[in-house]
Amino acid sequence: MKLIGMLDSPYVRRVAISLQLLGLRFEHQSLSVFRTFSEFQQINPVVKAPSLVCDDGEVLMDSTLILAYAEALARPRTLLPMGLQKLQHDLRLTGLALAACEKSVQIVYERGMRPPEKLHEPWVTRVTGQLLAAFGELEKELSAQPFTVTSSTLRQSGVSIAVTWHFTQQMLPEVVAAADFPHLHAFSVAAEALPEFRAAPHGDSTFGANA
Ligand SMILES: N[C@@H](CCC(=O)N[C@@H](CS)C(=O)NCC(=O)O)C(=O)O
Repeated sequence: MKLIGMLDSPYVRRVAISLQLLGLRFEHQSLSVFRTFSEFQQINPVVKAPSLVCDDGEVLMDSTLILAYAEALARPRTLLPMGLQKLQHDLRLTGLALAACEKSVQIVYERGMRPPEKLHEPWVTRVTGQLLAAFGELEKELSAQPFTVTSSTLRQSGVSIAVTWHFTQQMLPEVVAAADFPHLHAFSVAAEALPEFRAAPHGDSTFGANA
């Protein structure tokens, strides 16, 4: 199977890291949804990153749906906790991470895609509030119950939180001050040191290119 999209997308990156943690082999093509729009369009007419070209050629999109497929492929290996109560909590954390991710990407697009005179400040203020609320909840969760950061103990919540935090710090450090979220910051530093994170760094590199 082939993962399409750039690793500067937190959605692509959470898939690239999760596939490794699940022990699944994949190729990666680092196509941009902006700079290589037409090439991307030939693989997925909707031009959404990540896209996953399955072994029979069918194309999936949306990181959460791709990960649902990956979980089924990898069984009995899983990044989801066993037991309903633990699963419920993990899904809450992943949901908070994905909300923070969506709000960060919205701010990046608002700044990058609109001419300055068309920026709608009330919208940016609302989205920024939602972003800070999501990270605020995650900071409380991590301070109450820190993660053990190893390749065998990290769950989907941990991958999604770490990837989102790192993305936001790369793109919007002045919006989300690391000093205000010490547990998230320390967790991110530890996660980024894991081999699966290092093999898929935020940016324009291709996973596996130097393997
Ligand atoms: N909910 C989707 C969001 C994916 C997403 O918005 N990806 C961005 C790149 S970070 C994208 O495809 N942007 C191009 C577009 O939406 O036109 C997921 O989890 O995969």
